[in-house]
Amino acid sequence: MTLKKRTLLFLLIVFQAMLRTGSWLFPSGPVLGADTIPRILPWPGEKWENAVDLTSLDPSLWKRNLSGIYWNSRTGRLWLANNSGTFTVLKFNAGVFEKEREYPVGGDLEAITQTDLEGDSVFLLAEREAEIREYGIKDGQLRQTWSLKTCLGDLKNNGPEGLAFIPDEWLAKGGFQDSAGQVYNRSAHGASGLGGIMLVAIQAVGRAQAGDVYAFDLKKDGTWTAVGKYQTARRESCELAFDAQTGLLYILHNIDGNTLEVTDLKSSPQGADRRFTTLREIRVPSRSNIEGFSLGPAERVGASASEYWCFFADDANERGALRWFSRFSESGQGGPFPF
Ligand SMILES: [Ca+2]
Ligand SMILES: [Ca+2]
Repeated sequence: MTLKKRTLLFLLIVFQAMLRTGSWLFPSGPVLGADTIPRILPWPGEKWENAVDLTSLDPSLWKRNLSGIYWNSRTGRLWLANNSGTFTVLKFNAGVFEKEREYPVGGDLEAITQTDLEGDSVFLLAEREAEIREYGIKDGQLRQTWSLKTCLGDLKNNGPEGLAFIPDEWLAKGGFQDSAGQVYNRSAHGASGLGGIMLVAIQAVGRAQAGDVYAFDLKKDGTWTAVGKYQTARRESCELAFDAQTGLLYILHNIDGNTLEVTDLKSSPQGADRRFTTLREIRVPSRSNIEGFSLGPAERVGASASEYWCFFADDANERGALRWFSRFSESGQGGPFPF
C-alpha cells in the first residue's frame, strides 16, 4: 500500500469515527468544572430525523415558541407549553398521539409539570412574569400563582425556563441539601405544601446566576420559602425533567450546541452557593433552539420496564417543533429495547 493510499485510508477511518461519535457534527464546547465531566456522551437514541415528528398535530400554534414538555406515562398524556400563551395536552391512544385540548391562558409559558400523576392540575412556569401557576385540567381555570420575582429578580425574557417537581420521597432518597448544607428531605409545609419542592432553571445568560437552578418549597396559599440555589455544568439552562423511576434530574442546556446534564440531586458547596453533582453530559441530537425535554417509561402494551421514551421541543421549529424518541437508552435507564 502506498503512502498516499495509507493516508487516504487513515483519513477515511478518522472520518467514519467522527461521524459515528457525532464529534464532526457537534464539536464539544468548553465545559465548566471539566474535572468532573470527562466528556460529553454521544446521543443514546435514534437520530433526530428518525424520531417521530409530531409537529403536524398543531403546526400553526407550534410554528414557533414550543418550549416546555412533560410526559405523564401514568395517564398517557403529553403536556406542552408554548410561550405564545397556550398550553396543550396530547393523548396517547392506540399507538399514536392525538391532540386532546388547548388551554389559551396567556403568558410567557416556558415549562410545564405535574405534582400528582393522577391529579387534576398542571403547573406552568411563566418566564417574563417570573411566576409558577397552577391550572385545573378539567375546568382550565387558574387556581394559584406563586410570584418568584422577589427571589429571581426581573430577568424578563432571559429568565426562568425549566420546571420540575421533586417529591418528598426522592428528596430523602437523593440526600437533597439546602443552601446551608442541611438535609432537606421533605417539604417544610406539611399538609399546606405540595409534598415536595419545585426546581426552577433559569437562563440569565451573561449574569452571575447564569444557568442556575433554584429550589422553592411552595405553599398552597401562594407563598413559598426559598430552599437553595444550585450551579450547574453550564451557563444557561432551559428545561428540567425529573425521572421518578430513577431519581435522576435532567438539565437541558441550550448553549454550546445543546447538552443534557444528568444529576442525582446531590450537591456540594460552591462559593456562597451549591453545585449539583454532574454524573454525565449527553449531546442533544440537534443544534437548533431546543428548549423542551421530557422522558419516562414507555406507554405501550407489552413495554418492558427499561423501555424509555423522550421528547424534545424546538422553539425555532427548524426541523420539527416536537420530536418523539422511543429508543432512549441513557445509561440510567437500562435497555436494550425489544424493538
Ligand atoms: Ca423551556
Ligand atoms: Ca420567553
